[in-house]
Amino acid sequence: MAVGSSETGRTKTTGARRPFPLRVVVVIVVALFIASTALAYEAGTQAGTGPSTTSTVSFLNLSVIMNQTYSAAYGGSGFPQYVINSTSGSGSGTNFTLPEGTVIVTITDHDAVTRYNQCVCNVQGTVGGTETLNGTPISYVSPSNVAHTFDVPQLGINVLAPGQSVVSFVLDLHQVGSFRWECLAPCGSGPQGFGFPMFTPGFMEGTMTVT
Ligand SMILES: [Cu+2]
Repeated sequence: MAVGSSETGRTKTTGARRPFPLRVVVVIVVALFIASTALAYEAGTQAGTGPSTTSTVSFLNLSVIMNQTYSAAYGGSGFPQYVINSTSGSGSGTNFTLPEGTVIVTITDHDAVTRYNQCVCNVQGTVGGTETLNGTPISYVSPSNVAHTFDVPQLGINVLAPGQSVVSFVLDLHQVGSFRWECLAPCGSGPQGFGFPMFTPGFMEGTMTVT
């Protein structure tokens, strides 16, 4: 008797099946859309691409070394010089070429701090307006703690490299062209520090080409 009752009940339920209410379908579709959008955004954020419209991620590793070759002529202990350690783009001297998209830049600064009284010490033009200093995100460096800078005036990029430090930052390059980059901290010779190697291509100045 019990089995018979159960079967009767099941048959009744099946017979009473109705189409899914339209309202429920709409709610499910909207929920799925929101979920997929959120997942896509999260994936983009984790990849460091942010709002970039391209998916290319490149890297550029620079160092500031003390060039002993130039020390004898000036009677000093060497002049600071930017050099390319490695890059997923191409480059020689202080000129490099990178594809449009996201670029992760690292600067290893072996030099000591300089006097930079006119310092524009806010990080500008990087993704998030920050750089990391020895792994810690910052958006400002004290004028008394700057050894060199990495500036691309045309693109509004201003990054500070403190003495004996490793800084890293992310650029979202979406403008094709050739741009002069330079160090603005008075790291050169002369009483004000604006002599060689300041404003010298191959030392404190170069060209960044975006393709
Ligand atoms: Cu410099």
